[in-house]
Amino acid sequence: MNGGLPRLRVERARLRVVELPLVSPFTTSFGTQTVRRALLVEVEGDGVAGVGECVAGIDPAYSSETCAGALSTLRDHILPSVLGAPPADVAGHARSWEWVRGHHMAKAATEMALLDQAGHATGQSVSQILGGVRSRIGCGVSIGIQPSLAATLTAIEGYLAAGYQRIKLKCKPGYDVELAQAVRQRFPGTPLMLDANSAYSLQDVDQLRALDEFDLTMIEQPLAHDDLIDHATLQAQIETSICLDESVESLADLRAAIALGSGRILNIKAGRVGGLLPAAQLHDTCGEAGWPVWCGGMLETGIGRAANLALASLPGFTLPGDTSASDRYFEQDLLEQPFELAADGTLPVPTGPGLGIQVEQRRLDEATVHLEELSPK
Ligand code: OSB
Ligand code: MG
Repeated sequence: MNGGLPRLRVERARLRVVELPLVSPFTTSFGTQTVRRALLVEVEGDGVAGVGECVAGIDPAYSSETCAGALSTLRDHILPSVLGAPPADVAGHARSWEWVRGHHMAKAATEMALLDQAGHATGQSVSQILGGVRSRIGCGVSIGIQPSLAATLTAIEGYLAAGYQRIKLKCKPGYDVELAQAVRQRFPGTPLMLDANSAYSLQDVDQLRALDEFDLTMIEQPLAHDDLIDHATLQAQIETSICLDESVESLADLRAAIALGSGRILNIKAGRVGGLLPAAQLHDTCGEAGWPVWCGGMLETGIGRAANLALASLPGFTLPGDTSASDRYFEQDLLEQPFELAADGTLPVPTGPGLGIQVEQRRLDEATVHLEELSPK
């Protein structure tokens, strides 16, 4: 981590809710999404602006946070801690909201905006600030539960043709072994994994062990969203590596997961763990434990996507992430230049100051469904 971030003020903030239709419905074991509603945090102070994206969903299904809940927590608790406060660096501002329990996605959005602001003040990219070492990120794609097996195979074919380096399929009980078998048969050498979003219990161990046959690179979050003990029991009974997502919301969770052997791989999402700086800490701890990591996704707009690419430029992100190109999600992203996949299945890490992106103002205004201005009390 770069030590020298400037001390800046936050004199004004804006909370903006945008809605972007998804190019196709996204179905997981917890539900179907057809539109991405995202909450943006815009800050301004000392003549420099920054923007961050909150990844909370419309419903509290992936985690307990929601877009509406984050809006009120940001308005009433998190942003008042920094608005009008003495100049501070990003970590200093983050300490001022440490008293707020939970609400990691709301905190992460504010921290992202402050890192963007700091980067604009110094000319550094967020990747540089975090200590990134990579200029391009290997990308996988996360494919939702499809209406049929045939539709799944067709979707995979398209993404592989575009260059994606690995396929992740959402699964659930009854949509798992046959799925893996059919996909493996058709695409024998493709790096393949499943994500259950907590749809199983230890009673399903036979079903989960049956997946060992299909050479999966991992199975993501098979068991309960808040469990570490059962994941450890399961990991001891299956060969496929478990990757944790929902169960690790903090460094304390990660330490427990490593000590217990609850898995072998971590999906890191800055929103889930309270920011990019905490995410970088989790990355370091995984490195010490020998756990490879990859950058997860939350169907972000180009703003959050830029932050994900910066995070994924850290050295321990050795596996392709869910950092897919803009057109995998949206007809029109919010950026002047959407993220486009190169033929080798990579996306570039932005190199400009801060997040290194340019938001297209007209598109942003079109997508905005709610806007509020905040100033110091
Ligand atoms: O579990 O990783 C997940 C999307 C929304 C909520 C949870 C998850 C996901 C994805 C999509 O898998 C990742 C992406 O492409 O952004
Ligand atoms: Mg997941």
